[in-house]
Amino acid sequence: MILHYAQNSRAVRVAWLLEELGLQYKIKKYSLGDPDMRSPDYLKINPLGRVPVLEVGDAILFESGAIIQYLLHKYPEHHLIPDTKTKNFSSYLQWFHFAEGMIMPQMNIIVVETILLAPERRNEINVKRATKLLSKMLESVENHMSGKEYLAGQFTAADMMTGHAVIMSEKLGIDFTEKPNLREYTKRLNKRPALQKAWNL
Ligand SMILES: N[C@@H](CCC(=O)N[C@@H](CS)C(=O)NCC(=O)O)C(=O)O
Repeated sequence: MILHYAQNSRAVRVAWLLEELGLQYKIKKYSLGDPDMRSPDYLKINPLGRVPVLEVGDAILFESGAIIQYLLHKYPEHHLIPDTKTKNFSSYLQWFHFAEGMIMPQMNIIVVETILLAPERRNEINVKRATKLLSKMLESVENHMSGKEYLAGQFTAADMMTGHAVIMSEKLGIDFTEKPNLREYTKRLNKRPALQKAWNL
């Protein structure tokens, strides 16, 4: 199994899961913006030239949530999905998908407009709008996390998706002053040895 990975990217989610499950894997490292991710060989495994990519035998996946679901089904010895008969299962699905559905689109705009684009092409209005929306998305996680340790009862793969997106927002400098539940939540997640390893491969 080969994980194509870059630090501070969504590939950390996959590395985190692989570490939590104690699975053996090989890693190919890139930095974001690396020309290797635009090479013809790389575009064969991910036509978008992005990370993560996971190669397992003849299966190639290049969407972080799909990779996580794939691994959870392929290696089912874990407690990372709540029992489908419990209320936690609906929370699990809600927060598993909230990361890519609602949080990351705003974060993408902020990263493009403040880091990737040349200064003369940046648009402050886009940044303001995305920052406001991102804060709103995070507020719903903040409210949900009141009195909770994790998003769906016990620690689950939803924490690897939305938890990771929350940590990335904090790293990006989004104001967490009024988000005490999220401040505690990110500290709690960052204490996990598997995540510490995944950030620093
Ligand atoms: N929805 C995809 C997004 C993948 C994505 O945009 N990855 C970013 C890093 S977090 C990337 O590789 N960016 C490099 C680039 O766009 O050149 C996923 O969750 O896997």
